[in-house]
Amino acid sequence: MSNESLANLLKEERRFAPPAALAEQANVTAEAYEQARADRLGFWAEQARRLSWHTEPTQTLDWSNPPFAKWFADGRLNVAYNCVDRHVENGLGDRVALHFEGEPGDTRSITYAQLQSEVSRAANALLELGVRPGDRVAIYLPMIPEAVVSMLACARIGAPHSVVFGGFSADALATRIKDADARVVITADGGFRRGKPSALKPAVDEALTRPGTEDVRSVLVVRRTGQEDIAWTEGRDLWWHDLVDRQSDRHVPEAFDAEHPLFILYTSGTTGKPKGILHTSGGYLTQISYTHHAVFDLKPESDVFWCTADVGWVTGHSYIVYGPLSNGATEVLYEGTPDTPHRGRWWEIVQKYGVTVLYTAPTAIRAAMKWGDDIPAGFDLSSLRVLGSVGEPINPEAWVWYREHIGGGRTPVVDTWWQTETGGIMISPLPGVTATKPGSAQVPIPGIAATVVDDEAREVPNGSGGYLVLTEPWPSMLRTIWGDDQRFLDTYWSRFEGRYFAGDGAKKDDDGDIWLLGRVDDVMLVSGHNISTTEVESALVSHPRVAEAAVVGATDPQTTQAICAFVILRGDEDASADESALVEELRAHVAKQLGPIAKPKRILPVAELPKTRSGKIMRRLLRDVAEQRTLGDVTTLTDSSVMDLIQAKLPAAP
Ligand code: 6R9
Repeated sequence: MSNESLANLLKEERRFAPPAALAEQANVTAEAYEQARADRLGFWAEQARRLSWHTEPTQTLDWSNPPFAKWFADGRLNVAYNCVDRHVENGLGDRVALHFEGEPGDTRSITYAQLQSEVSRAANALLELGVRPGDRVAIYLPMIPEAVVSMLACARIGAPHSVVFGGFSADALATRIKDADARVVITADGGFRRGKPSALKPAVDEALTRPGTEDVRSVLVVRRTGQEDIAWTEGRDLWWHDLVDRQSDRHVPEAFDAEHPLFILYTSGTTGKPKGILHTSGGYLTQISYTHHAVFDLKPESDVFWCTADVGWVTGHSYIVYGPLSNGATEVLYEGTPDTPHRGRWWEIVQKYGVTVLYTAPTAIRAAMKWGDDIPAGFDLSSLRVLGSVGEPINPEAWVWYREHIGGGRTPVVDTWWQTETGGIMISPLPGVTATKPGSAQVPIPGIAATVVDDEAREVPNGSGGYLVLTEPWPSMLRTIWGDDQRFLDTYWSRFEGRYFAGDGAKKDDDGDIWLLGRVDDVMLVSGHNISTTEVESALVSHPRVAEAAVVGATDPQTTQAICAFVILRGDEDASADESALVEELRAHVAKQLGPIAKPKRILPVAELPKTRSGKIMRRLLRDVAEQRTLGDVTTLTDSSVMDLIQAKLPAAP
């Protein structure tokens, strides 16, 4: 980015006060900010008491060797005990932990007492396979209860898990198995996606032929789809129902150090080798439990929580597994896609289980907008009381649509900014405290320190843009990149002395609230102005005919970069009839919203956009298309045929 700050283009004046009834009963009030400001470490030490420790910590933060942090270092605990057993001991064994909804319509409700038995059996099975504290276990499963059980079983015996998205290729799986040196892989014959069984086991078989994966001695296979022709390697492959079901449902959890590794999770990494982000136990669980309690105002006795993420994404780790379960919540776990067998499937699930708190991603909200308002209108969504968003900046129009059409115009929407690296939510409104602004994550949560700086690391004044940095260590921070301390230092801690560089552009508005503007790598430089992709995308989405937009800067001889936009139209509208008129209208619309400098040079209506499995638009690939280059790495794409469609639409460069 050049010295000039990001142009502050978007004006958004809408405000929504917290509902009075929610504010009155809120788990967290404005006082928490005061308390954390007065004594940040004392605040986190108090939050750590949300957990049951085998040995209570007397230390909070050890920052003697920055940026390698230790939190609660002399404390000892068992993470799985905190997520399961203690609730049973507290008389909540009959409370439902998971309402599982399979894509074909099969369901299972699992109480905390049942979860305790399942996790104990799985832990005993892993022990029988020789897994010992510190050994890594790779988990490659669909969104079924065994995914949650496997993660907790690993945590219970101190074996860090490495969950790999069920949609990733054999190559991606092999790289991750090798990097973490996993000894056991837990998988399934397959899962259900878009109405069909989709096999998983063949990808494991293929991955295990790759060099560097020889240390995998066992593959534990859940039978989910029941497909017949499944390849089997005797002596290595074991059915879950053979091994796990015969184990004792008793297992005494052992206490581990607060800094014992809990999991490694690989970030998609736009270029280069994926980064194995390492999280540990006590600090991670403290912040995840607290944020789930504070940001979603979660009342475990009455709420039904639903985070629609995949467990293979950090959002699934923190807000399907560790946050809700450490808080004794009842939650929904759904295997499939939102449009199978029909486009109202999610809303039907909300109605069926009386979901009160829904946490999803902007990509899903924009898809629902595109499908039409009448679909959610056909279901009773009145149980909902808090809505959350994560994964990308949420365009103000999508935010307002979400509140209106899903939240019935009553629910607060919390836009939560965080990363795999941060482990848990960092910047977000609190539903009972903050007057929300559509499109802004607004304020660091209590106990978190973030700001926006310019190239020289100076804090920018209100009304200006720059880089988002975190200025103090936090309990659920990554501890390093697995096996690569130097890369940890280079990636996050070398750009600004003593501060964590998140890689995101951001601006502060006149009130000092933070707006996320997309990855710094995606910021465009147009005739000497830095323009954020997010703002141009939001301007496009505010046009009634646009459902979704992705904007990139393509090299241009006159202006350094030219703004090139890819748009998906609302409804099933066919643009071909008046495409050139519509494109002109959209260009004029952006110029009016943001100013002439932000007017896209080219706009291309497309049917789909390239996305990662967590719903993030892969602008890098669109840049390749716009600059007519060969496509870069597409292995983390949900559906690579999307790129063929887009390339076929692209007219020759003007
Ligand atoms: C949780 C998660 C992290 C990146 C992050 C940023 C983007 C996430 C956001 C957001 C704007 C939000 N991001 N939440 N941008 N507003 N509320 O998504 O983790 O997959 O590691 O991605 O996602 O760019 O840096 P991860």
